[in-house]
Amino acid sequence: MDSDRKIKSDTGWADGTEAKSSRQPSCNSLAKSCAGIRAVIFDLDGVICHTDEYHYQAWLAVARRLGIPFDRRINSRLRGVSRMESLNIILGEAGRHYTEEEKQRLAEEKNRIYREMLGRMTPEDLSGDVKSALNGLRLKGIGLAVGSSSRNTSFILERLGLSDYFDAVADGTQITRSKPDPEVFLLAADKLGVQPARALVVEDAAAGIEAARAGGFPSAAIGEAASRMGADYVLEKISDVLKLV
Ligand code: B16
Ligand code: MG
Repeated sequence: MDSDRKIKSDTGWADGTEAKSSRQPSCNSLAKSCAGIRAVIFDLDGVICHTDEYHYQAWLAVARRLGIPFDRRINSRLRGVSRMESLNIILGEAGRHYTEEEKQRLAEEKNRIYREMLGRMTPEDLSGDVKSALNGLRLKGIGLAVGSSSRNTSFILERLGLSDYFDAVADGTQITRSKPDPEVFLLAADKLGVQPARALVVEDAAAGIEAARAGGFPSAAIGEAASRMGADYVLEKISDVLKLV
């Protein structure tokens, strides 16, 4: 792991100063893990970038065409789970059976719409807060990884100008079991060369927090439902992670 690596200047990143937070996440419940964290494994969609909204818009387009009810409440169940499992959840609201062939075509249709949106992303889509978090962690010598269920991970990282940034990337193309199975995080930890107990997982999905717990990772949740996910920490913003390491 090359923890001394410097952030590339052509990304126009912030100077690594820690962002101020109105709330100090408590380390009490995990004092040992807090002290020993050597790496952070970030979920991608909904954590590093707002592609969770693109997933929603793309599924909404497919569901509308099919006349299947779909809203943000149903969408929240798709966070962190694979494309085909997501489709199965959506089709659970349909009044008919879909063949495997039909499902394959629908998944491809959704992915085409989704990738069109991804294609319009630029490094400008990376928030200042995420840049501060990554930059600050790098300066502290913390290993950085992505652990995502998405098979579009490398395309998204490329669009954001982050292709060569992380020390390790584990994604949907490299695993057989999606979150809440811990496989993707265990693979990321293995690539980083750290024990799960030493790697903090940052997630926006209940399935992701469950996966972290199943793999023996400390976890931090962010997003609307963060306080209900049973994570070890709740973050108001990504850069709050700097207070945990
Ligand atoms: P794709 P994450 C997950 O990414 C998304 O949360 C989930 O909504 C999506 O179904 C899954 O990736 C598969 O994505 O269709 O791009 O392969 O949150 O684990 O980074
Ligand atoms: Mg996510």
